[in-house]
Amino acid sequence: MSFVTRGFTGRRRDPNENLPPGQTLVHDFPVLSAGPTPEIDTADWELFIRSETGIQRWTWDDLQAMDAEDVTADIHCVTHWSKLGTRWRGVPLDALFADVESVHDYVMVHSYGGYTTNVPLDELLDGQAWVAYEFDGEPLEPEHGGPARLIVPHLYFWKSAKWVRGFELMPTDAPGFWEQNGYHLHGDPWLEERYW
Ligand SMILES: Nc1nc2c(c(=O)[nH]1)N[C@H]1C(S)=C(S)[C@@H](COP(=O)(O)O)O[C@H]1N2
Ligand SMILES: [Mo]
Repeated sequence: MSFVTRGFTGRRRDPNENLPPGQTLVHDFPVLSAGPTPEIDTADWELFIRSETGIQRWTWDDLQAMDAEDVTADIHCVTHWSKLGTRWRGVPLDALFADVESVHDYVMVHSYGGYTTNVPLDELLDGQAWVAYEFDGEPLEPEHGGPARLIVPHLYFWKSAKWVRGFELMPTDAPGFWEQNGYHLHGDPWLEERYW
């Protein structure tokens, strides 16, 4: 005969045990924006990659015509919330950077609305970053970065620029918006690279 008291079935799993240090699990999806949500018509939308050798541009239709991937990832905000198993669909940066010629190692990400953030190029490639346009099987909501945002889940979520507009190759690292305001240049949540 088995007897199990509801709520006591052995050792309780700590809901925070698989989270980076200092993070707390959330189940909602907080919105964190430094300014107003820009209104972007996909008819006018454009994505660019600029390097010392030139500029490449994609329209919304160009992006939709590229092979997309479904991505499930944990996300970690520097303000201490983490959300596990978020589901996205988008184009891997490997495909966008495939024909880009550059000797530079650093990237400034630019957003509609003026937000910027810096990421080393090698952390955007090899299946580590996507330009995402769906969340949970639905078109990405404007407040969460729609029509398209960058996602770089292995870094703190401020690196995942909403309303992404383009990527600029840089010879040396330089701080973006939050990085100029004290956030870490790199931002690895497992190393707690929050501020500098
Ligand atoms: N363009 C832009 N991207 C941004 C931000 C922003 O203010 N503007 N905030 C960043 C921060 S601090 C976080 S935590 C995430 C929040 O994304 P969410 O609002 O979809 O949760 O977006 C990041 N990308
Ligand atoms: Mo954040």
